Amino acid sequence: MLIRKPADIPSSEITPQADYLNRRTFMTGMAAAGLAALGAERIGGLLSPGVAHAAEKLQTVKSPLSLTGESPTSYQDITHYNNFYEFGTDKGDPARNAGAMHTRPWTVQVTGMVKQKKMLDIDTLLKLKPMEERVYRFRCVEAWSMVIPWAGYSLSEFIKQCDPQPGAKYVQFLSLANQKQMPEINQSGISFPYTEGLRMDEAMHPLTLLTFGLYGETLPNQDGAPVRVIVPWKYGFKSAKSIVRVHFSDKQPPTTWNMMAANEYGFYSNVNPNVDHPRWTQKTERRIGASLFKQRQTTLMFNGYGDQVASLYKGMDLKKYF
Ligand SMILES: Nc1nc2c(c(=O)[nH]1)N[C@H]1C(S)=C(S)[C@@H](COP(=O)(O)O)O[C@H]1N2
Ligand SMILES: [Mo]
Repeated sequence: MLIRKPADIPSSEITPQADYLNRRTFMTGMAAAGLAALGAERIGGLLSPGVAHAAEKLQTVKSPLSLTGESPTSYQDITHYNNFYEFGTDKGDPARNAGAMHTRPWTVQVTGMVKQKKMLDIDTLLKLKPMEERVYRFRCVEAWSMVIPWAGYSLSEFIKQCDPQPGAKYVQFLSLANQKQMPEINQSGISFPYTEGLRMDEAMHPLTLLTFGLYGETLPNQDGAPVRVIVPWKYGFKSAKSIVRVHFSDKQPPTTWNMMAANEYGFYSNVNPNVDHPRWTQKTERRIGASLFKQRQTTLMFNGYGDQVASLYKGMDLKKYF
């Protein structure tokens, strides 16, 4: 068994998003600490004590929107190679630390441009629509990828329930930011709560999945329990985890990685092999867990979902709106 020293690890295996943070935290540690302190005020210490929630089986129907012909990544890899910076920046940190997150009770607040503000309970959301199994390609901006059998239903079903005002053009998602349950929140250098957003037509697209599970069970905490969004034609960071609030607006919302480094992470972040990240190529990806011959794969435009989604971006310069 060969044990590799850090110097032997190819740069393609060092997580570029964390890389950015390490440099930045080093340079602006004091500023980041200040930011985190500010954020802490907004973090709910007021929440009643909750519990982590044991995995439950989900009844799913197979979706025609599933990929065919690519084998799903193993459950072990999907649940032990994660990005969830609230629990640390190493890929193994979320599996180690996310057990501390309380996913019951859990409510999702609906705010902004809606007819009426709402609080939706997770157990209501689980039953809102029949749960589908959707096998999707998943592509992180760091150039690794997986194939994941998610369980959920189209986000559009949830949005209909929210009854947004006609003027609402964007949807913003906000993740849980609880200092007690997420001890790394002050260390990881980005500002919390983690937030992401979509244009309304992207959010309403049938492929956009409100996600409650994987491999036929409720999501493990490290994958964003109890509810997250999955947007399969965009880089993984668009898919916010452990969502506590959905906000409708007529303005493009601020998003975590874009605020962090606007030249590296755009608002759209559609998977695009023709637009490289400033620090690495996006032409290929490393398929996690694949056999040696299949590990290096060509990245597909819109992650292979172009037939379904290209029309959303007709006439847009995708180099400018990356
Ligand atoms: N709240 C929150 N959501 C998040 C992240 C995060 O750090 N915090 N990381 C994003 C990134 S960069 C990726 S690649 C995916 C990873 O999802 P997975 O661990 O289930 O594969 O979650 C996204 N959603
Ligand atoms: Mo990512």
